[in-house]
Amino acid sequence: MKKLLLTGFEPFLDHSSNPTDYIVKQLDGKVVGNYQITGHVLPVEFDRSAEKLLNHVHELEPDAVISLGLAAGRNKITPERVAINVNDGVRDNSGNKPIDVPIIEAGNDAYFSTLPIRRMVDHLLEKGIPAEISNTAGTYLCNNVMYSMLHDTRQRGTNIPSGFIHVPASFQLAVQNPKLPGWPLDTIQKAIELVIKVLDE
Ligand code: PCA
Repeated sequence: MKKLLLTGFEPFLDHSSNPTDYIVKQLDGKVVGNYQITGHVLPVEFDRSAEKLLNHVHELEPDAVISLGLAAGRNKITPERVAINVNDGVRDNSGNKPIDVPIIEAGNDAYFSTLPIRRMVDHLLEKGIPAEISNTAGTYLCNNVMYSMLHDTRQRGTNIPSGFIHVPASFQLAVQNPKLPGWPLDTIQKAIELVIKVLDE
């Protein structure tokens, strides 16, 4: 049985919950497709998130890594194509607000996801779940952990599939903020299970 590290994030900004926190806890310890899942929830802090993720990776030595984050306002499951070497964003959960700072000094400008993002999107669409490749993961924590993970695998020469998928807000968040499109949590969870199943196809 292969090992999959699945990460989500804690709540951040004015979001009282994070659907990825729920999904990761639901799937932790489960078997989906060929993978035994280990789930961890990461802090939303520029100084800590990537370090935590990489510690989990080095400890577990997974065969694949999928990181999840909330993209409040998006109405599709969006695997990210690329992560860029920039930290720049609103305050994180520790009050840190970097402006135009490289994630890795003299690191590559960008890394492409090594997940089968096209197959993932096609499979979700076949199953009737709205999905689209996203060409920007932003410059906040989701981009930060995706870049850091891909940089680490490249440095260590471990060519495991790794990347990031943004998910829409939950119904709960949409009720609290009527401008947000919201999805039922079990639909978001099902979508993530479906993309895990296409990892090895
Ligand atoms: N989404 C944020 C950070 C945490 C999360 O779930 C992002 O898109 O960067």
